[in-house]
Order: sequence, then C-alpha cells, then structure tokens
Amino acid sequence: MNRRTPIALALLLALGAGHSAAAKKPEPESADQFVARVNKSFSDIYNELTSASWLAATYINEDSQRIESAANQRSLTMLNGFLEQAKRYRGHYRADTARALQLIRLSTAMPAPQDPAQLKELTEIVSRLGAAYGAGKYCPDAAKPDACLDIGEISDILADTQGKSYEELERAWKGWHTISVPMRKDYQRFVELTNTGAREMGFANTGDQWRSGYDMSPADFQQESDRLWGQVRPLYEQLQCYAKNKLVQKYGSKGEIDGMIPAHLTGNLWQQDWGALWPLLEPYKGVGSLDINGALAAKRKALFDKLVADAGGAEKLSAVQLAELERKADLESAVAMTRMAESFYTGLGMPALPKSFYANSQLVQPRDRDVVCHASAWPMNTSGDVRIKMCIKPNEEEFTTIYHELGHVYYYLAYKDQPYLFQNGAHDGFHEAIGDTIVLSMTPEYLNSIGLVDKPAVSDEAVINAQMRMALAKVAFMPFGLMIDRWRWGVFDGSIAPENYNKAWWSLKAKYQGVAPADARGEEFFDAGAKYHVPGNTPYTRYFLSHILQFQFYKALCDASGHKGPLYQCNFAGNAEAGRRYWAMLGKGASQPWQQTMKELTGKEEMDGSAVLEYFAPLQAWLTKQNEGKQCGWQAPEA
Ligand code: X8Z
Ligand code: ZN
Repeated sequence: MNRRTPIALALLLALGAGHSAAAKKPEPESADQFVARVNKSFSDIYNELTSASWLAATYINEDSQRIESAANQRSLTMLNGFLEQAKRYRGHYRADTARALQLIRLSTAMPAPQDPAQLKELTEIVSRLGAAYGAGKYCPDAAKPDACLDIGEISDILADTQGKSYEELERAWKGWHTISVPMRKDYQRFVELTNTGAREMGFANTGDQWRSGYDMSPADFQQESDRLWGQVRPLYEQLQCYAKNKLVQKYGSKGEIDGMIPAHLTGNLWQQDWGALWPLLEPYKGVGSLDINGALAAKRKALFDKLVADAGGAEKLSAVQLAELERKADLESAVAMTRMAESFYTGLGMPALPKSFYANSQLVQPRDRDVVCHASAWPMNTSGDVRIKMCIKPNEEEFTTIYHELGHVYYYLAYKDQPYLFQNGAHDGFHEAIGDTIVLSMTPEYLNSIGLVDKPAVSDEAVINAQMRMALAKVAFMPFGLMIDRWRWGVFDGSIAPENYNKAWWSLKAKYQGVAPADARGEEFFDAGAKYHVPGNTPYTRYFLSHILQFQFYKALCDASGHKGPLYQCNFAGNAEAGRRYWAMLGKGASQPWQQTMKELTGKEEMDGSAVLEYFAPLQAWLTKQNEGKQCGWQAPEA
C-alpha cells in the first residue's frame, strides 16, 4: 500500500431543507470550501480504513476480509458522493483547486460503481482476491496438507538456480501458478465492475483512468511510455541475449525457446529480477566479492550463535527453546537490516523513524497465521504514523527492498503537512523511485562502509561485475514493468477478452521480455493472477517509470553532492546537500504537476532514459562484445 486506499462518508450538502421561504437562501459552498471539506473528511476517516486493511493483510481470515470490505464500502461510497458533488465545480479556474478536484477522481485505482449493491460486490471481490494471493500455497501432495509450500518457500527453491535441477525449478514455478486458477472468475467480474465505476466518473474504462494520472492526456502518456521503452530496449536486448546464451551453455537446447528464456530458469517467479542467476552470469569469477547474501546470512547466524551462547549453549536447550532463539535471531536480523537502511536516510539529514514504526511494523513472517508477505509501506494516518509490512529474510533482495520501502515511508513523512489530496507522489512512478534511487547509491564502497563486503577491488573487471549485479535487478526488470499494464490496459478496454487472458499474457511476455513458458499455458490457467499486483489491483507502469526516474534522480543527487567521475561510481551517502534537495522534492508531494517537481530536482521537465544508458555504458559495451557472433533476438508467437 504505497498509495492510500480511497475514502468516503456520504455527507450530503445541507442545502437548506426545511427552512422557510422567508429564510435567506444559504450560500452555496465555494469550490475551495468543498475541497477543504473533502480533505478533512478523507483525513478523518482514513485511519479506520488503513487499520482494516492492515488487519486483512496481516491476519488473513474471513473476519478480517469482512471488516476490510466494509471499510472499503464506506470509503468508496463517500468518494462517490464527493464525485457527484464535484461535478458542479467543473471548469474551475484556480490552478490548485482545479488540481485538487481532478485528484479526487484519481484518488482510487479501483473506481467503484454508484450502485450500492455493485459497489459492495466489488469490495468483497477485492478482499477475496487479496486474501487468496496472500494465503496462496502449492500443495505437491494433496494427502499431506502440512507439506504445502508458501510463496517464500517456493521463491527460495526457484532462486537456488545452482542447487536445483531443471525439473525441480519447473515444478516449483508451475506449483505457484496453481494458486491463481480460482481467481479468474472474480477477476473478470472485477474488471466489469471497475469499468462501470470508471465510466460513471467520465473515463472510457479503468485503464483510461489509470493513464490519466500523469498531467498529460492518457494517449500522450501511452506514447511517452513507448518512447522511454524505446530508449532502453537495446540495452535489455543485449542482457537478454547474454543470459539466454549462458542458459543454453548450462542446459543445452532446453535453455531457450525460439530465442526466449524459459520462464522457470531466471531464479524468479515472474522473471522480473535475475539476481539469482549471478553464479551463472557473473562476468569475472570472484573479482570484487559482492556476496551480500553470504554476508547477511553470516550476520544472522552470528546473532543466533550469540543468543545460544548467552542461554548457556545448545546442549542445554530443548528443541523448542532453540526454535524460539532461531525466531528471535530472525527478528533481530530483520531489525538490524532495517536500521542500516534507516541510517542511509538519517545520514542525508532526514528524521529518525518514529518509535511506533518499529513497534508496529511487521518485519518477519508470523508463524501462526497467513499474511500477505509481499512488501509494502503504509501511512496509517495522514500525520506520520508509518509502518512497513514485510517477511524479511537475510538476503540481498530483501535488503534492497527495505531501502525501497523506506523510500515510501520518507515520502509519507515529508508530505504529511500537505492537504490530504496532495499527500501523494508527484506521480506514482516518483513514489516507487525514491528508495530505488538510494539503492543505486549502494555501491561496493557503500556496502564496504557498512561492513557487508571487503574493500572493493579497483579494476575494469570489478566495474563490469558491479554493473552486472545492478543490471540483473534493474535492466532485467524494465520490460516486465511495462508488460503487466499493457495486459491490463487491454483487459480493461476489452481488446483482450476473458477467453484470451492467458494467451495475451504470454504473448506480451514474449514480446517485451523475450520469456516463454516451457509448456503451453492454456486458458485453464490464469497466470497474471500469480503476480501480487493483479489480484492486489496495484497499477504497475509506475515501476517501469521508476526504473527510468531513479537514474535521473540519482544523477541529480550525485551532481548536488559534488560527485566527479563516472555516474556508476557515485555514492551520495551522508551528503547533506543531496539530502536537502531530496527532502525538498518529497515535501512537495502531489501539490503541483510532476514536471515542475522534476525540474526543481533535475533541471528538466521530462522523463528520460539517457541517465540509464550513461550509467550502464561500460556494461552495454561489454555485453555487445560478448554477444558478437552469437544468436540474439527471439521470435514471439503471434498475438
Ligand atoms: O511491489 C514492489 C514493492 C512494493 S511497492 C516491493 N515492487 C515491484 C514488485 O515487487 O513487483 C518493487 C519493484 C517491483
Ligand atoms: Zn514500492
């Protein structure tokens, strides 16, 4: 939850009902008064909704779903009431008021029908979908319910690209994709209902509403996203080619499918982060050790060993006591990792996290119930009660995800004094880019400074290794960041019919990512539903935009910090000027068009992929050389 969920309580305007003919006609509410009332009403009811959603995500059962759905019903009904009232202020002239009025229409990603029965149905579906994803498990043996695997366990299998066989990886990948089969019908209905809501709000469909949040027309935005993809695509194609040929070296002809990468071989359920392929793709073996997984696991083990020693040694402890200490070590390790991330932000001059953050966040997976493990950051109210919800394990991906989540948290803290409607990112890609900009600053030098890796090697080979590590997270992600909403835009506008949901999903994965399933995935599956943001209804183009923006922000902050030399070497940790400029940008929230906010930080009004290319220039040249004479490109099946 990085954008709050919508809010509402249908307060009808008191337009003088019951007053005598002689009584003075009451003044109609001015646009500014209306906006002020909307801001206050949203703020007042907000906490109730977030508490209900928090419970539903951290304590999955039918009761919490019911409460979440009821809270959503109330808030969406209030929103719909305000939307009706807002119509009288159409064409309002004052820029900030007109902006606030438009933001009311964009304040939910789930436009709800005016009809109360349909609205109720929608909130029930969305709670059910969220719970189904969070509690999703693959049960290899129906007779052994205790042997079911959750997403964490399945992800661990998939990431073990060295230890597991081709078949084991495939089984785990297919296993996870069983969880979404039952979601298909609900999702189809969800599309119909939100489309009705979107049309009532004056949008062509839900996708059109989503594309309207960028201070430009939806059509221009679509074109803009194509343009940005065009800038970075050649870099992705080089990486895809290199990875594919390495997979062919390892697995023979099974390592590719018409030039595409088999979906279960990238170490990630959705092929969005290829970090787990490091052992296969590391350019220069062992040059500049960047074994962050090993370092974090060792720290966790040291915490456990100390707890055991303090308790008198393992031989004195029962199995139950040892399990409790394992648990304690998990939590201490997660807190220590979070503190390291917090230190980056406070080192830039930002405030320490409130005590309530550590008291109320969910940092590790509870043992006794189902929760949504997918990481998220929460503004519980509109005045600084912030939390994250994660199931942290001591590994690199989780470590960088904490920095990502704290980016959301610091955005919430920075804009908390804005009116409710402006308490948001300049656009949603900004929100996603804040923490990731910091992740770009986690150079080998930075990682060494916090005691995670040895003193960095200085050589061309070390540069390529460090760049590859970043590219497997960032470049591999880019086409994935785009394709999810290419699919949903098509689903919402009807160009992808329900009977083609899965076919269209895989043809977009082929087109953008150059990825294919090992076996045909017919319409008996609903593979889109196996990705959190689809049942969770979080728009996804934001992450693609973020992967462009974060390099622009990084460059701007590096410049502000006085960095000289190649962009990829910049680490702005501890730099007060970079911190001051970043915090100033965050504080603006959504109070002005994003182009203005962008200009204040970077000097430019456009999103632009050239900082990505500047950053990865050494790797792109290296990849091009490696791929010389190799078979590149792929044949995507007909759409
Ligand atoms: O969902 C997330 C964050 C929460 S906003 C953990 N991300 C996307 C994903 O995991 O699919 C971050 C990168 C992409
Ligand atoms: Zn995020």
